[in-house]
Amino acid sequence: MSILDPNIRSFSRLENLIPRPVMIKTGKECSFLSPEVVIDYEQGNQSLDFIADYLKKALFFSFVGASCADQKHRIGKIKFQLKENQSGSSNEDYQLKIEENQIILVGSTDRGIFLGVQTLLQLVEHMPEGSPGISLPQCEIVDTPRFSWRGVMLDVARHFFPPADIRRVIDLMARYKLNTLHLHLTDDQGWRIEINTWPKLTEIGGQTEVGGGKGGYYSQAEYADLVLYAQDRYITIIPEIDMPGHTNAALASYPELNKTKSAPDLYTGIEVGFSSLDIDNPLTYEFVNDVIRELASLTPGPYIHIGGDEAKSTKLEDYGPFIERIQGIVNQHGKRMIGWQEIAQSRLASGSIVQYWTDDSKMSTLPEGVNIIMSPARRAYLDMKYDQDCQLGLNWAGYINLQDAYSWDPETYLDIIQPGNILGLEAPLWSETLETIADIEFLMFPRLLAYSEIGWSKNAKGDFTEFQHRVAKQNNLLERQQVNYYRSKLVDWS
Ligand code: TNX
Repeated sequence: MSILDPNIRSFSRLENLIPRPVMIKTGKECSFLSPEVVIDYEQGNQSLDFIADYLKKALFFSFVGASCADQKHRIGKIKFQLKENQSGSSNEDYQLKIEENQIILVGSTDRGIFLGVQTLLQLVEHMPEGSPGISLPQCEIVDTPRFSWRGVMLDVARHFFPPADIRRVIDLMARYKLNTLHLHLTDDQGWRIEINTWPKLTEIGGQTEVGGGKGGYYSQAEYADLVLYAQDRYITIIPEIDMPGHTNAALASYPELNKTKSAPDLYTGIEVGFSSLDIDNPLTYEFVNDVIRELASLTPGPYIHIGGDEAKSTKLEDYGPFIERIQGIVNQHGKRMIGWQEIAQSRLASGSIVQYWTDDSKMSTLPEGVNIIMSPARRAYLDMKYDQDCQLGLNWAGYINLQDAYSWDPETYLDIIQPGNILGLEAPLWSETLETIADIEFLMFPRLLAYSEIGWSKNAKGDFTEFQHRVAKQNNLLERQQVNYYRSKLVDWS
């Protein structure tokens, strides 16, 4: 067989999937997707309507210029089937069968079908551009995730990114089976979400960013659209309003929220830890209550993130009671509170979630019912530079090359925590040094592939050399999507 034989190329594509599926049974031959392929499913299911349409559009993109020469091994039908999961392990399970003349995709829920579609699209998009026809390896894939929380955080406060950029991030996340997007909506340098009862937050506090640029904010209508866009891609948006620190933009917008009753200047630098809400002022809690109420009404998902990090200008004796009071407000509006690791110093209610980030402060054991998301800065911070030559990013937690990003385990990173308390991982991208979507993509890719695999794959081998080869094979997909990825020297992209 020649190296150009479609059989060889399509079977190696199965090996190169990221994240690696739990089980792959390879068949003997490959089939060709007909440009007239029909998607078949039980009519009247709106979620499946959306997924079918999504798949058709993505395939159409790949079909441009392709033909189907092989009449025998011709796939004319893709069947979606919902089938209750016997083991009941996850609502994200799927099975993908590529047969001689059809593809069958089974999910216990529509979410599973969507995830299976991502696997199928990866197989298609791994093909070099201009290939004659879309060959697919006959196979059976059975897959289920390791963690239910597989996230990315984007800081839209230090620099503002318009809705189109957020949609782009959502689309790329979906391809790698990530399912939560945490938006860091407020910080010292900017307030990015319109709040009807406190309009100056965006009129004043939304008008700048790090470096003095013009900033910006999401209107509630724009934000609601983003939430829907993400929901259609099975991604939950987690909104964060950071407090009691990281609040200069709010304090600059409303003098009455300040202890001195005069507003500080807007801030465009990158220091942290200098601002605090006034813990003793009743107006502070009216303000927080209004913000959380409006945000909760924009949030179909169960969580609101209240930050709580680096509150260096809040007295320690005030910090705990403040967080507990805010937790009550979040719960009152029907949501569960998430906060950065520091909130573990306060009395947390069952259902609240702690996001681990720094190795500098010790984490104590957590109360019953409080779970953890792992975002250790040394491993999971997408804003750390890859190496000393990297122009973008910071390096306070060290350099994180692709190997550092891949070679750790959220369940064993902290020995004090019961593995069962770990919901999964989230990779934060802070934006002090980022101005454009190209900058975002550069720091995200290829490291996001490592986080995708750690978060999803029960079957990851943890072997970096093997992972390196698979990442190299993602170049077709990344180029097809025109991703501005970092050509890591650890990967042979040729
Ligand atoms: C720490 S991580 C911060 C952010 C910075 C980031 C830069 C965390 C909870 N706080 O305020 O943007 O480092 O890497």
